[in-house]
Amino acid sequence: MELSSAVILLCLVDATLGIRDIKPRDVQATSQSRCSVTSTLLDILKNDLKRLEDRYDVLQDVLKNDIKDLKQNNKKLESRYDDLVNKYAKLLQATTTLQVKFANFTAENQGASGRDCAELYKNGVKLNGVYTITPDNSPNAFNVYCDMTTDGGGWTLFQKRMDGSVDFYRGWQSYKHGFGNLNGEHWLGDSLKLHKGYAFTTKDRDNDAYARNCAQEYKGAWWYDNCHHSNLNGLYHLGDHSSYADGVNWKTFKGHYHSLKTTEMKVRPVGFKAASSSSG
Ligand SMILES: [Ca+2]
Repeated sequence: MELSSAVILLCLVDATLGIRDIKPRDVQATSQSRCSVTSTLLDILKNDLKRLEDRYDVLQDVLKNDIKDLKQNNKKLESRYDDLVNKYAKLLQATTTLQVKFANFTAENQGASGRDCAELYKNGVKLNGVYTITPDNSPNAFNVYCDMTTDGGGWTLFQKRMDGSVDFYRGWQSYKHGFGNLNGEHWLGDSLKLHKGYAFTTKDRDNDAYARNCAQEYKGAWWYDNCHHSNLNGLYHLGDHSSYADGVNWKTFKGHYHSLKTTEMKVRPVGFKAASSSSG
């Protein structure tokens, strides 16, 4: 409606301007023809505008849809990314497990047996894990956890505390044969002779120099003397405790009222590091 009003107004102005130069009888005809040209032009412009408006509407719809699609795709990508991160973590874990299995398999197939973890290490076993060893004085092969990374590796673990999941307040036979899980908390059987000088005492076998039984007194099993400066098989108090010296204690490190969270006891031959580094 506004456009047609504009056309009428233009025609009137055109007619008025034409009056001076043109004789009266020609006025109407001339202004009519000029007006019809102008209105044709305006019709074309109007059509163009309409087409542009339509095109604009279409583009706007396309754009709206595109934005919607992008938002949806973004969500999909985010969830796909999370999936991939989870899968990667699982893959990493599986790879580690596989590496350990492979190491064991290779060690077994190469006949890379050993008397201990140090010998296995020298025979090419470089990954932490549970391996089978056959010590010189042992009639049977048995499994041990080998630490192949700490300070040059080659360590045979015989004690580990880490989460309090295993009861260490046990009798002689338990300590003689070993207990726990080799991949977690455990005591390796027949490690009782490892400490030179002191005999091992359990709650049911008193070999200490104390009037009573140190194992019973301090709820552990150890190479007690009169009784102890360390009690790594004591109760898993995890941190400070009020009871005296019955936790996983190491006197010169944290005292007799603090129970350690993690302990590992391990052995390897004297001179192992120097020997393994000189042989490459
Ligand atoms: Ca005693």
